[in-house]
Amino acid sequence: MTTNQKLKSWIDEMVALCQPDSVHWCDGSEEEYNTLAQKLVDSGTFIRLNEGLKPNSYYAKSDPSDVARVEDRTFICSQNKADAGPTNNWMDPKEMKQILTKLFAGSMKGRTMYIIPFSMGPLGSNISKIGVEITDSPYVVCNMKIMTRIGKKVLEQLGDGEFVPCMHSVGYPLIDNQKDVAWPCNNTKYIVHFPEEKSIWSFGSGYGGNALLGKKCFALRIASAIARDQMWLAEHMLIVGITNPQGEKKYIAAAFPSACGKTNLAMLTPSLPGWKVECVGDDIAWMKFGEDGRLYAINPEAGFFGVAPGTSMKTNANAILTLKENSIFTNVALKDNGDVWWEGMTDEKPVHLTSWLGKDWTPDLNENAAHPNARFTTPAKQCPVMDKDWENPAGVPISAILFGGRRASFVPLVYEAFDWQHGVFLGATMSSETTAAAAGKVGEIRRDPFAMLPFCGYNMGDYFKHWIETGKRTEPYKLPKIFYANWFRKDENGKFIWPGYGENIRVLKWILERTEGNNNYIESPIGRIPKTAELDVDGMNISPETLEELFRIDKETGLNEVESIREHFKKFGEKLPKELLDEVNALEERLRKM
Ligand code: TSX
Ligand code: MN
Repeated sequence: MTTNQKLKSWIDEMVALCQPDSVHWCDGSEEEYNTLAQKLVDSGTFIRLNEGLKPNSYYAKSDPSDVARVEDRTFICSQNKADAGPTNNWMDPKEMKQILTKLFAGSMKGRTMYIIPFSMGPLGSNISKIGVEITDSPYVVCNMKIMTRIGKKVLEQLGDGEFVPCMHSVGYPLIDNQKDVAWPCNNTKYIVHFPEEKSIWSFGSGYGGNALLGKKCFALRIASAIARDQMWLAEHMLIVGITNPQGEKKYIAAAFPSACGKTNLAMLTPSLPGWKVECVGDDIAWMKFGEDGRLYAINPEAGFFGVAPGTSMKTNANAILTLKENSIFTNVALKDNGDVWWEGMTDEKPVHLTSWLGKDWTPDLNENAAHPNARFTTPAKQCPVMDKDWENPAGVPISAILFGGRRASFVPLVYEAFDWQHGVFLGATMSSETTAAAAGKVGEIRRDPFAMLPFCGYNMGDYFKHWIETGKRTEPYKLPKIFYANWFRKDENGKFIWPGYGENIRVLKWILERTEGNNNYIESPIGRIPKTAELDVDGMNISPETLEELFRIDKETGLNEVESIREHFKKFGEKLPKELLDEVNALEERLRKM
């Protein structure tokens, strides 16, 4: 299988611990995928969808208790608690290893252990990294096959090199010929990261971010810690290429909290004639400076694991076209014709469905047919607007970084940071209002710095520092400009005043013009905003009053915002970089002078 000594001895150790019936090394072939998918159909985990409507695609319903990431069960186990920081759960690594060893002992009895060598990023790119996931879930293998590059070719690339060990079990051993269930999982769940050892252990969940360990666990939590040590960036960002009518192309990377439509932006159909938006990635960006001093980004993933509800031909036609075949749908609703459906897919609801809970559903029930966090797993290469360089091992050069959030008031449609340090301040203070899709009160403002709050694998104060330090790199380094956008501003009647979606190209156009150094801005207390007439609203039905409202900055609200930011910053104590305190003070001063 492999000559990699570290890999061999780790597998031996894990086989002895978990006691599976058999061990299967994944080769990553289509035949293997089909065999595992059939096995999942036989065990009731998968339902094969209508071959004429959704070729080679499957439907899975999870256990109702296993539908999302479990943040309260997610741990960063560094030697020192301070290195996990105030925003992560922490436990002593030795203590945690004891707990995990007990849980994993015999956890794979009656099951097959799958060994999945996977590459995050194009094989052979010097930005890419290799992991090996051990799992007892064939559902995980099928999803990993779509989301990453897996199998024989990865083992060959690995050779005797370094890999991140990713240990996963659903925690449902089959003892004494016990019958299996369609979605095995365990009420006890642990999603554990050892950033110093660079390893991951996940127990008890079969779902998405808890179980597909290459994504949030490796590509964000572990990679962010590696990136800090090696002076690069592992970020929760989409990457898009934007081409203007003159054929000039630039790339931007963008971070948004959940429920802001990141995947929609990553596959945008622009409303402006002659403009083109192409997708490199919708979730994660690994960025390193190249020899020319520019920042280059790769998408470490090979697929999209997207939220299905709300995705339609109107909101994201390219996503709908991507998942027409070879896809997995989890916790959506099943149509009587063997196709899938979810809330927001069509204006008209089907007359009858089988809900994600497996129950008969009719529109009059007034309940969701699909779970709000229902997902599609689909190959990126099927997306009609994939960028020609999306798998370029060198990455794509980033000209601008965009942050954003969902705010009904105060935050303008778009503004530019005065400089890198101010841009880091914008990232560190990112905020969004909660929607019905999330737990808790609707409309509450939450801070989600860099959209990394649940994904930073070390102390977030040190993470801010890392971003500040990145900006201190001088010649030959060329830093991207930093921007902040808010598509969600509302009027006094609670109506959205910006149409969003394809019209967002107008904002992206202004951003790209700024990267050329155009004098198309005016200074406001919070940053540079478009000069009136410099935001292209040609052919749009938008009044001058609305345009003014989109960029109106209210002094009193701003001063309240300053207080809210000071409150937010207190959490980081001594670890808060002084530069960010300088920024909040400067912001207050600018607002007071208004
Ligand atoms: O994804 C969104 N984007 C970004 C698109 C590239 N959404 C959906 C968010 C939930 C995931 C948006 N919703 C956007 C947006 O720009 N804007 C809005 C708010 C909005 C909703 C409906 C309308 C307008 C704005 N409808 C009409 O104007 C008719
Ligand atoms: Mn994400």
